[in-house]
Amino acid sequence: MDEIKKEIEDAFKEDLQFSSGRILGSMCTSPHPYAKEAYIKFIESNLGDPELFRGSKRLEERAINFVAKMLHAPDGYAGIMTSGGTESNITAMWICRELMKTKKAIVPKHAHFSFEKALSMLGMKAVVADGKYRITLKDVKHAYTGNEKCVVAIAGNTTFGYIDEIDAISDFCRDEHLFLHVDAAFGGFVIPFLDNMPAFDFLNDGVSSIAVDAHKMGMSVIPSGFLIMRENWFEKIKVRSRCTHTRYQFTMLGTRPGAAAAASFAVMHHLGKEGYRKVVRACMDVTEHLVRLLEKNDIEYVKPVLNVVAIKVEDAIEVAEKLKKMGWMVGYDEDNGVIRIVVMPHVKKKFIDAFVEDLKKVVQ
Ligand code: 0PR
Repeated sequence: MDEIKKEIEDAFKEDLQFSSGRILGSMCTSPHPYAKEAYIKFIESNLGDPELFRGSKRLEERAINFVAKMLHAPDGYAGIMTSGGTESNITAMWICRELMKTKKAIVPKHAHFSFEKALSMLGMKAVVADGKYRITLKDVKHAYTGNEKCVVAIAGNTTFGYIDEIDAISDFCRDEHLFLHVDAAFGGFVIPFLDNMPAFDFLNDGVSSIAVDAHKMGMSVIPSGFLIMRENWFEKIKVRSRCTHTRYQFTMLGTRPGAAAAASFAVMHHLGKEGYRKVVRACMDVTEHLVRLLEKNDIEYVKPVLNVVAIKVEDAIEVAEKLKKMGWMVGYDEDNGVIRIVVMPHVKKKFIDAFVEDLKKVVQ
C-alpha cells in the first residue's frame, strides 16, 4: 500500500503545476477553489443516469443556463454539458449532419483539429475557407459552391486567438438557410467580458449553435464543456437509453461526471459576470505587458485580440524545443511559423519577464 502511495506521489511530482509559472502554452489553468470543492463533493455522481442524481442534474441545468444567458441564447434554446470543445464540436457536426442532411461543412483553415476528428467519424468532408489569421465573409463565399449546408466559424482560434467575421457570416448563413456552428471553446469565457468586441453569439440570428469550455477561461475543472443550440435540435441525436432510469439520452457520452456540473455551477455563480470580468482584465493586462516586452526587444508577433500571443519564429519546433530545455512549455504551430503563449490566469508578469529574457537568448 505504501508503495502505491509513493508511486502516486512520485507521479504527481512529475506533473507540471500551473502555479510553477512554467506552463505558457496551455488553455487550461488551476480551477477556482469553489470548483475544486464542489467537484470532490459530487465525485460519485453520474449524469448518464440523472434520475439517481437529481441534484446534480439541477446544477447542470443551472450551469447551462448561465452559459446560455452569457451567449444571449433566445427562448427555446437547449444545451448540454460535454467533456470539452472536442465533444461539443463533434456533437454539433453530428446534429448538423442529421438536421441538414448534409455531408459537407465549410471549415476555417485555422479550425481546431477536433473538426478533423468530427468529420472523419461522421463520414463528412471539409470545404476549407482560407483566411489570414481568421476568416471573413469573403472567404466563406469563396469556399461556398451552393451545395454546402453547414458552416463553422471560430471565436478565439487555437493559434492566434482571432475571431472570425461572425456577424457578416451569420447574415449570409441566415439568408442562405445554412447551419452555422461557432466554436467559442476558448473565446466564450473571454469575449463577453471585454469591451468593443464584435458580436459572436446568438445576438447574430444566423448562429445555430455555440461551443464554450468552462475548463478553459471559465476556471472550472476538466471536463467542463458546453454546447448550446438555438432550438432543441438535440432531438436529432436522441437514442433510447434502456436500463437507465430515464428513457432517452441526447449526448455522445453515456456515463458523464456530475462533479463537473457541480464544479461549473459553483464557480460561475460565485464569480458571476463581474468576477469573470476581473479575471479577463487581469489576463489582458499581462498580455499587454508581454506585447510591450516583445516590442522592446524587436521580437515579431501577431497583434493579439484576446489573451493569446503568437510569436513569429523561424523554426517553431526548434524554438519550442530549446525553450523546453530551459523549462518553458509553449505551444507551437510550425505550419504558421509561430510559438504560442496563452496568458491564462496562472501566467503572472514575473513569469513573463523571466520567459522573455530566455526567449531573447533563443531567437536573437
Ligand atoms: N476549439 C478550440 C478553438 C480549441 O482551442 C480547443 C482546444 C478545442 C476546441 C478542443 O477543446 P478540448 O481539448 O477541451 O476538447 N485547444 C487547446 C489547444 O490545442 C487545447 C489544449 C489545452 C492544449 C491544454 C494544450 C493544453 O495544455 O491549444
